[in-house]
Amino acid sequence: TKQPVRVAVTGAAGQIGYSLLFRIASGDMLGKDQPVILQLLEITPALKALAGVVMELRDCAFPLLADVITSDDPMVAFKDADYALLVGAMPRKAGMERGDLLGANGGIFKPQGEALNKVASRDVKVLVVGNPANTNALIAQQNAPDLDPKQFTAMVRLDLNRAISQLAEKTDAPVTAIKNVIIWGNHSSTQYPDLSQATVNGTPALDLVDREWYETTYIPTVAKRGAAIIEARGASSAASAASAAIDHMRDWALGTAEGEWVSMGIPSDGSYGIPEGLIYGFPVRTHGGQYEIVQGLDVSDFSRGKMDATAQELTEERDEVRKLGLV
Ligand code: NAX
Repeated sequence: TKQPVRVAVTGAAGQIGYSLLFRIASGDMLGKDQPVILQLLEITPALKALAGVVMELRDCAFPLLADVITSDDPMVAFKDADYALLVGAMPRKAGMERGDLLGANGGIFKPQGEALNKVASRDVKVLVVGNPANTNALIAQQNAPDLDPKQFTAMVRLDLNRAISQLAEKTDAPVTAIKNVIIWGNHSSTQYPDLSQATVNGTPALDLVDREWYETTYIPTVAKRGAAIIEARGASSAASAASAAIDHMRDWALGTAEGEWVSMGIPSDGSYGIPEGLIYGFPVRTHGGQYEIVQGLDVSDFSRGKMDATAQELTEERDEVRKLGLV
């Protein structure tokens, strides 16, 4: 049997945590043969609630759950972590400007980046879920100079899963028939859910739907799905966000299927004219724990405009956190 790996999760007592931890412990993320040690980080006032979640985790008697550690200190929670899912963040409150939001999150992601730098496994794979996810990932990355920048990623997988599901519904196809949808850019309303490469049972998706629907209904529906969930449920996406985090980490760790792509927020290497260093959603293939950007795709003028607009927003966020001295 395999040795357990260490999986750190922050914001573990929150909504997403309540779904995520059970999926990790049951083997959905790293495989049904991979034991895990959960290392859970919360702020001090949430440790009591977290203790309750841990009681429930233990009550599941998951065969793969080797141990659970809890702490309010990132130096403890990130110690030797092989995987780190950074979920806890400061939500946007009414009247908050982008600068205030980025500053408040800097207070979380700067020390967490520093702690990962000091104590995590040298091969740690980091996924940032907490919003603004791309720029929070940039802050953590820039404060972890001894780790490879490529070890820091942000989640656009929920957007991708939403994009796949909306297309499946429209074309009356199962989700498994849909391949190579792309989410470019920021996990925000400027994201670009791109169907130009997508197929449905092998047929180009854009041959099956009309252009007007794609541009004026599909793209905004995917980009604003988070708000629609809040409106309907009275709370933000949680189980679907947790499921997307599982998908992101599983594909990164275990590899994508032959000929298939997923989208991950990763540091730009300048591909497709995206400014180097931004944490930007790209189409990737993964193999052996590494990801690589899918190269050589045609970019139409329509795509170019959308890809540049979301890059511009990320550039502004980066400028803002530079001004705040966070990166
Ligand atoms: P909750 O407010 O339910 O939970 C967040 C938890 O984080 C709380 O228990 C809080 O005590 C904890 N926390 C706060 N600061 C912390 C710190 N410094 N260290 C450790 N823990 C800390 O939020 P939830 O619904 O679970 O969402 C978590 C984050 O995911 C939010 O930022 C949210 O905006 C973001 N999302 C990101 C998505 C994505 O696709 N990238 C989609 C879903 C979600 O909206």
